[in-house]
Amino acid sequence: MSVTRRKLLTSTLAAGAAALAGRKALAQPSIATPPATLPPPRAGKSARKLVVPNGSILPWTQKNGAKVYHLRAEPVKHTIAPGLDITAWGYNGSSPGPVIEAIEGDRVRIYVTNKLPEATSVHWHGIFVPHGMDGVSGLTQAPIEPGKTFKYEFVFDRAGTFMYHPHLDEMTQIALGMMGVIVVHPRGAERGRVRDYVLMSHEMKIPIGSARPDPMAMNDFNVLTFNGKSFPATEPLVAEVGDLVRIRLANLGPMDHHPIHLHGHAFEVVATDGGPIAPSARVPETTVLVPVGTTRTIEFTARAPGDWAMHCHMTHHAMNQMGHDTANLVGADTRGLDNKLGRVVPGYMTMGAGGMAEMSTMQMPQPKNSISMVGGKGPHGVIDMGGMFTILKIRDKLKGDGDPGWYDAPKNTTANEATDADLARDGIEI
Ligand SMILES: [Cu+2]
Repeated sequence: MSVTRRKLLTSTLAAGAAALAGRKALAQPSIATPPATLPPPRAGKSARKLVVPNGSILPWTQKNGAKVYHLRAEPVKHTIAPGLDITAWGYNGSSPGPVIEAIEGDRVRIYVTNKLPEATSVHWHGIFVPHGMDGVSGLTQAPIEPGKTFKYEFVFDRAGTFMYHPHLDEMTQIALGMMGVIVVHPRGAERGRVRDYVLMSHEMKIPIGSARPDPMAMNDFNVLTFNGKSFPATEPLVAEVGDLVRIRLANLGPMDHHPIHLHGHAFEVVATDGGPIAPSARVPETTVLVPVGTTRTIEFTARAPGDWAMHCHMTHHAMNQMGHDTANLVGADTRGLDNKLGRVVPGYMTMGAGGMAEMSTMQMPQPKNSISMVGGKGPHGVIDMGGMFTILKIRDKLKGDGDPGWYDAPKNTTANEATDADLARDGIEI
């Protein structure tokens, strides 16, 4: 089925390209450079403290009774993790685009300038807007042609976590990274200390050595990200014991739903992009499925100091690209093969017969433009996870909001090798 569809797509695209070639060459857009890791200074002042790890918040100005924002849809140079630089499409120099932050009841005017080589539009996912502001090209508005600027004006009439994305050539534009989160806070201050985080999931297929995500991909995604970064490039989330932690999970990947799992805590899903969930309907969870095209906001009280992993529980989504397209050799006796190949390739050794973990510690030449196979460095050796993986760092007391470093666990509370005395005492035979 999929092969047929792909063939059809390929031939249709080829026909389209031929027709275009007869007309005119595509304009080559300029490519924006990514913003610094820290959010840029904001013209407006936030009523709350929203944190976007590895990301930023879109600045605004207050003009004639409205908050005014300006999105630029454009190609961007983006680094997924050290070693993997890609050419994505995004907004204002980043992919995902900056978070649009506002307060319930705000009237907003959002200007969208198209600096892409094709038309686009912006849909405000989950926001109740007048029909003509809904951003579906051809259905509710004309396309925004390259070089043009459109104006959207509406009121954020309810609080919540929403998203924005193109509604024209979605398959290409979303696959290349065009998406962002919208956070609308309720009016009034919150009680207690709240750590309010945004994490947007995405997946791309980027053939090894290439810099362009493949918009035709329907499976075998090899680059999995939170806020555009794969571990070890994901910035940690931090909190103090007793803080209310809110994490706004959003998924605008092309195909896959992500079961996001948190260690050391149970949380409740308090809202979706459809609205808040009544307290009586909330259940304790340690994993929440975030389907494509939705947001899930979770809340919990930071319970215990430590470095707690948070990741997609699909094993291929919490690793970097090393595991794809390799033969399954687990359990195979490869000594004969090693001997034979060693004669022509000195030092040759087949990998994977004892599992894949060895790949994370091996010193091997890294293919051009790819994430290192060495994983992340941890306090107890290599963390061989990657992709959609980050760390929640909880401490009794934090000095500032930056990364507090690795957790120093109290003596004798870390798993380690059992002693002979342990084994004898508990009657364990090995
Ligand atoms: Cu996943």
